[in-house]
Amino acid sequence: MNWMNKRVLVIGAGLSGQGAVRKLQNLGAEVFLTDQQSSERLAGVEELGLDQDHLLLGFVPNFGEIKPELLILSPGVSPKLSLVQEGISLNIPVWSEVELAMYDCPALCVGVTGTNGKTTTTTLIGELAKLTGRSTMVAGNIGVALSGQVDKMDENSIVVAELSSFQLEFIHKLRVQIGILLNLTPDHLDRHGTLEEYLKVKARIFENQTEMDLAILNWDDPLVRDLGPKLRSRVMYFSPTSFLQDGISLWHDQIVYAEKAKRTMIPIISKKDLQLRGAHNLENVMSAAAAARAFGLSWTEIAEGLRQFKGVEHRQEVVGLFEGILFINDSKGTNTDAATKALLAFDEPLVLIAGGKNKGLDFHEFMKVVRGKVKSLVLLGQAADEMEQAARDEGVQRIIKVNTFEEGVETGISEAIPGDVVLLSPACTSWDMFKNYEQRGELFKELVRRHYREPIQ
Ligand code: UMA
Repeated sequence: MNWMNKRVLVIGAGLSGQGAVRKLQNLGAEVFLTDQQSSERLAGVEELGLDQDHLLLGFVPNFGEIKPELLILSPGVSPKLSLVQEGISLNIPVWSEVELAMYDCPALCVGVTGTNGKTTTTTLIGELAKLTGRSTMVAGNIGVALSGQVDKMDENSIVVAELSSFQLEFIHKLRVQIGILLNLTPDHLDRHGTLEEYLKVKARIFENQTEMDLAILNWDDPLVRDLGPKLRSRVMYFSPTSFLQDGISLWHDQIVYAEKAKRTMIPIISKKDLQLRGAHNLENVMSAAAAARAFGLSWTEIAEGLRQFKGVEHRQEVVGLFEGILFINDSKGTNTDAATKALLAFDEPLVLIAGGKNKGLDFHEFMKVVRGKVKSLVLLGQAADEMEQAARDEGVQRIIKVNTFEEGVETGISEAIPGDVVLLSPACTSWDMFKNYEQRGELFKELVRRHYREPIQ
């Protein structure tokens, strides 16, 4: 494509839009950027160097005046937006920002999608990719736009891209040599309408794969499993619950790779040697192992990488083992679903520190899980009273309410004995006490380390 002076309209001036503008400017295109918000609310746009004819903020621009030849959509922009509809009706090509980002990227691309676990899997694959010694980039839905980043990559590089359904909606040629679909449960149905449509969009990650490429699919998820025979690419299944004769799966407590034709079964790593806990994390680990094997690591190297991986910061992150007590920071567990997953990940007796600002959720179902798993429940923040009531209704035995976060951590520590796990998984946002969940998680780690007198980095 000849980009020189091509008139391109970028919709949405967040991370993706700004990345797209930078890439288009480098390609020599004439770029227009629009956003429904005005410039005061959009950090970073001023630095793009667009003049007032090209920076169209706070109003719907006139198509006839811009005469765009291509539209680039930020993921958060719905296809129902009038500008997008107008473009489609005029047969103007509409691309997702990720399509533009990967347009001329020579690197090997690993794409990760699914409803849950994308960020952990993408991060883990990024860590494994570094073990190859090749230059590696992790970007996409993980919080760093692909555009503007991948330009530094060459044929020998590996790009690991977390891809959301929003980002896959308007791809055309984007090809991932290794694609993963982790799982599928209803999500974002306000945008996609039905589960079938959501699946269709997610499955587009495999659309441009060739026979040389690899699709990694979850055997345990029927919707995902059924895609296998329909794909052009090679398929590798994984199963976190049962043994597969072909693929990566569980054999007793070992994660193994088996190949029926060769009558082989290779043990990769024992479940207990992983720092990532919980059944859901097995999906992430197995799919990442399959990807890493495909980009050339040996099983031994993969096992070492898996063993080292502590998880994503603030998401069931291991803080450390202090005097026999394991401390876990799950500050990102800002709703009851996420906190439930964290609870179910541990077999040890648990001391749970929870509370903060409620997102409007009811805590009764959550407290049923707490009753079965938690020996002491420490509650804090605005939601403490509401959570206490739900806990009492559901028969949770030991509930301790505290006034400050510091007091909550000290109480958690004093409730635990060697062999226990102290888990911060608030099931609430942090906004009543902190700027964000990161700040809450940092303070938790700092207080635990200070208590045990470990120097704070
Ligand atoms: N906007 C309009 N018109 C619209 C809709 C949005 O002008 O009709 C403007 C907004 O005013 C805003 C801008 O578009 O200024 C925001 O665009 P965006 O929502 O696409 O956000 P980005 O900053 O570009 O971030 C996006 C992803 N956001 C979404 O998909 C909603 C980020 O994923 C991603 O990390 C980032 O690109 C870099 O690739 C976040 C996310 O919440 C983490 N993802 C969803 C999820 O994980 O569930 C899909």
